[in-house]
Amino acid sequence: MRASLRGKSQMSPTGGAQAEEINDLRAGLGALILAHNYQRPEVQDIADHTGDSLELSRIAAESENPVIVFCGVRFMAESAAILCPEKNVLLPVPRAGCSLADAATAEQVRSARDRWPGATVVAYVNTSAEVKAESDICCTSANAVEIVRSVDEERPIIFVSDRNLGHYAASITHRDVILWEGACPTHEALRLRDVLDRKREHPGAEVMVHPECIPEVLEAADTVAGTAGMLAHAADPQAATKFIVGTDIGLIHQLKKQNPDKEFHPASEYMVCPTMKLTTLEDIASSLKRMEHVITVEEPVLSKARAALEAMLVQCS
Ligand code: CIZ
Repeated sequence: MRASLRGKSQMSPTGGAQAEEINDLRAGLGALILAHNYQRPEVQDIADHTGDSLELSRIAAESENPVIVFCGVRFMAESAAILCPEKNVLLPVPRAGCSLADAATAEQVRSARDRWPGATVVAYVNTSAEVKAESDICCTSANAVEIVRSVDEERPIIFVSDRNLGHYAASITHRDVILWEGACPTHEALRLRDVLDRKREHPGAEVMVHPECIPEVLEAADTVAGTAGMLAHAADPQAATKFIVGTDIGLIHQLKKQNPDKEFHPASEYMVCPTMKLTTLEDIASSLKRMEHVITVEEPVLSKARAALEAMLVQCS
């Protein structure tokens, strides 16, 4: 059944009848469709808003819509559910997880606190609600440096759960950061050799890479930024007109759409997060029809995780 539905989506890459069905369902339910920058192009195109997880959660919280369809991975839908528990937050594909979020459990964070008493726990948004609930403050790839800089200088920082992002924030702020043994396989797979090969193929192109990449790759880049930062930078009329992009290739669709006169080349064709690509138009239509899969976060995790997310929002408002 699913295989044949996926076939239909491939025959109709711009949406077609499926898009019409989604539009009718969305209007009937007053639903808002949000798509992360790493989603499939046709999913980005049907969304009301695209963005990084923080932007999308903020939009969800500020919207009047009673139903939010979050096209992304579980931790993102959880963040939206934490920030707006009164809404129905739907994750079209419930098995869309994140290996980085799986790299830390609440129990492990509690053990780390026992090992380094007095440390501040900074949790990357790519963590479960339970891990956020054990943390003092959250951060995203867009604000990790600002958040690390903002916390008490006298205390070491346990940075959960991406060691490359933690290393990057420590190298900029010179703060005492204890790194977690976790990394995003999609970003970690990018090697310096890939970047150098692309530079040779596209002379004069500016290299933008995500801070989840390895330090060697970050050192070779002209710009280090999360997806929101890359989009903002590429749109700057003063910036280059040709870019090599070191993040999930889903972002290339949005970069080209927003900057039709500029060139964007993936640093590696292999930078494809498999779980970010699970969601199809069929899944979105099914999610709206069945009101599935509702993501909820129960107390006391909800209030504690919300406090960590709000601490970040206050710091970066
Ligand atoms: O915060 C996000 O959305 C993630 C995981 C990456 C990014 O840079 O957008």
